[in-house]
Amino acid sequence: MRVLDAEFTKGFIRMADDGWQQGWHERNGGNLSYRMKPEEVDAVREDFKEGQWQDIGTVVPDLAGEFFLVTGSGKFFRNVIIKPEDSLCIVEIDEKGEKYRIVWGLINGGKPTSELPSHLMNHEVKKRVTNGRYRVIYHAHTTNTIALTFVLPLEDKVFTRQLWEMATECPVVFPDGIGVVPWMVPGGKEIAVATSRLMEDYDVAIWAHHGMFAAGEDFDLTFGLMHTVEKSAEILVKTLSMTGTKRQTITTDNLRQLAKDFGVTLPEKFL
Ligand code: 2HA
Ligand code: ZN
Repeated sequence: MRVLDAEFTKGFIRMADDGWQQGWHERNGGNLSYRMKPEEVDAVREDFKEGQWQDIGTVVPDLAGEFFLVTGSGKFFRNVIIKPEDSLCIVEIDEKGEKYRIVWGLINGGKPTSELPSHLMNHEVKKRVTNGRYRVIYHAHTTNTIALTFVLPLEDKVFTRQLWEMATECPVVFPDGIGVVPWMVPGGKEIAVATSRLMEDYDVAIWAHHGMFAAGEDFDLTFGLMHTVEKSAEILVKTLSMTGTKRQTITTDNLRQLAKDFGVTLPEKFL
């Protein structure tokens, strides 16, 4: 089978285009990666070529031998839907988790996303803590969430509580809460280590003055998570723009009632 005919590729392209249409991917902003299932690799293997091994820039031993569909460095989400073979690639990880090689895509040259270290380190954590269930890591430049990183203290508790309060579905959609990475230089191992530490506990990590990372089981759930957090941030931005103080809100007691009825566990440290 051709890579472009596979369901996972179609789901990936649709998600990239959804993100573009939300306004989260100006120019070459943002990146997306998907850890392929062994049967998906087998189904499209005939479409593979063999690229040169390159350093990842970090070490991900628990991803040895895995294949990822990822966006290309410097590529525009806007173009993914019209020229996926130019915008995306599949990379294979070597048996030590130190190198990758491109086996499909980027037909006009290029490299996988500049945030490959963060994507792979997040995948490594999520593969371990979810027993292999999570397959998608998504980074986007979500306007309202970024705006909040200029006015709220950069603390997990503050962001979690504020974003839980702005829409009743939020504590149910991201019951574990949200982590915050202070401003750091993007693209390297240091920010990858900081982000992947947060992914031990959370499915969402905010990069101050930059954007957001979300992790999930499939394209729908990961996109839906990013969308829910960003919508909640938009409501908070609107509320703060109208008035500095909320007249009423979802209280700690309300959160406890919600958790009970919806069968989710909210960490005590956020209540
Ligand atoms: O340009 O979003 O963080 C891609 C990015 C870097
Ligand atoms: Zn970015």
